[in-house]
Amino acid sequence: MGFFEGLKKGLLKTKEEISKKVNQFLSSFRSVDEEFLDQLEEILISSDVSVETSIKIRNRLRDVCKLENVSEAEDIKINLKKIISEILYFDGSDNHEESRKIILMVGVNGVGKTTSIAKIANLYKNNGKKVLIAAADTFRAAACEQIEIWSERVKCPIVKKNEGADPGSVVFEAISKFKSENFDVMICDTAGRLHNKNALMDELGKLNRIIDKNAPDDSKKDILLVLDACTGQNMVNQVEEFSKITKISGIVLTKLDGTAKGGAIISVRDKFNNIPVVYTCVGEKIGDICEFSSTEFSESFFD
Ligand SMILES: Nc1nc2c(ncn2[C@@H]2O[C@H](COP(=O)(O)OP(=O)(O)O)[C@@H](O)[C@H]2O)c(=O)[nH]1
Ligand SMILES: [Mg+2]
Repeated sequence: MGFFEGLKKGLLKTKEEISKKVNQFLSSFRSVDEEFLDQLEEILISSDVSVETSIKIRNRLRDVCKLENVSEAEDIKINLKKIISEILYFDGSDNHEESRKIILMVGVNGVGKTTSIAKIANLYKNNGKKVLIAAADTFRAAACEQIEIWSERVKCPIVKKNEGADPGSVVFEAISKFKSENFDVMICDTAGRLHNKNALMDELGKLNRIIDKNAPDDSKKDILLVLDACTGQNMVNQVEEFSKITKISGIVLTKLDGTAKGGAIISVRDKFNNIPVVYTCVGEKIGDICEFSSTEFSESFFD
């Protein structure tokens, strides 16, 4: 699915929330005064953009309208899109097709880690890459079965062990296979690590060390934090908590199709401007994923 097409579908609810309000509001536009800016700020806040970020957007819009003498509703919309897109934009997102990769998927329970692994594996496969899955969520038997079913569907080999097995040993074994059979990409599932559970967090540290120690020199490690868009502003806390434990290279934003709170990602990017959104997911099917684009995301907010 193309990014735009997917997003239009996925952002429908968020869009209805922001876009409808903004468009209604702009239709009665007279001038960029304090009252207008206050109303805009309110709309953003009510769409799950944080107060801090809403104020930033408000102030930037005020400045640019003053500077460029903006007086038409349509031009205000263009500038608003631009401001949001600038917040979402990440400079230096790597050319991820380049090197071999070991991807560790982390995030709290139920956010969509396992499903996203299947989707990402499928994307790489479609690009001709040889993909290996490591079922390092050994916490529940159901988790192993779920990832196994996905691995069959996307036709990717999997390294798995029984329920309760040491996740570190799964990752260790998978890296050996990754090296000896020359895979391009390895994606590791992990158990839902609630940030208040020290034991699970320790485990994540251990998996990191195993990868760092054993991964081949020509490979790159990526740690993707999966966030459920339905949790709105709580995404900010999750990034905060996980950042304390491990470096995060990027965000996978899931379940955009099920929420009107997609606007919260603007605050996440505003607060953590060194962590890009890499993928967005808009459904439960294998193809319901798209690579993130800041301009298209902000466009689809309003159109
Ligand atoms: N609507 C929707 N559901 C999703 C999406 N991603 C995952 N899910 C569903 O969310 C539930 C939890 O997903 P799962 O991958 O098991 O989460 P995990 O616990 O983080 O591994 C499952 O029922 C998935 O089908 C998405 O983008 N949209
Ligand atoms: Mg899972």
